[in-house]
Amino acid sequence: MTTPTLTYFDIPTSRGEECRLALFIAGVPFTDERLNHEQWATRKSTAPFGALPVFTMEGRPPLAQTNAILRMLGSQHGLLPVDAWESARHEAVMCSVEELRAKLSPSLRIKDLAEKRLAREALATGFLPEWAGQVEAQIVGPFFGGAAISVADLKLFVSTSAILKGVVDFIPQATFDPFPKLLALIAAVKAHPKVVAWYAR
Ligand SMILES: N[C@@H](CCC(=O)N[C@@H](CS)C(=O)NCC(=O)O)C(=O)O
Repeated sequence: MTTPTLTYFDIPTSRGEECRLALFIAGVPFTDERLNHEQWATRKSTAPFGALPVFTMEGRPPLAQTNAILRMLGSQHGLLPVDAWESARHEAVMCSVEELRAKLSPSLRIKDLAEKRLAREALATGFLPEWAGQVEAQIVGPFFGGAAISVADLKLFVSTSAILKGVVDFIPQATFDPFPKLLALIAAVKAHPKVVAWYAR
């Protein structure tokens, strides 16, 4: 059996990184294929939904959609609870992260700075604290489902990282400060030995 391949862009944030982290924590050797935009242009039409990440395993057609990849890796490698209901609860928070991205992404494309500021400030005082409060209420602690790290934790960690680093213009670094369980979850992911090892490579 040849090594599986995770194809994405060379970006340490966003969806591909969630899958790379899951594979690394699971101890699955994989080809970490990182495309530049020219390479992607020639491959886009072959991706199942015309987007990345795509996970490729010998003997199977390519698998797309981040949450589907994470769900498969999570259930195969102990990064999701075995109990179906608890597993679905984890998947629900992963879906909510995609909703978060859907709210944030349009502001990336706004060219006018004043307009961008307005859109981002509205998110910082409206959607973002509302979303974080909803997530906070569902965290068992330290991880989403309790003592064991899961793909849902990886997704929460990656998706909040830019805001927590203070690198998203007009969204304050302190946006998630009122949510101690969310911050503790992110700190626990960051301190996980495999996550430390991934970023030390
Ligand atoms: N729903 C998809 C969204 C995938 C997606 O939008 N991927 C972006 C990168 S994060 C992409 O491939 N952009 C390039 C393109 O659409 O051509 C998922 O969760 O995987």
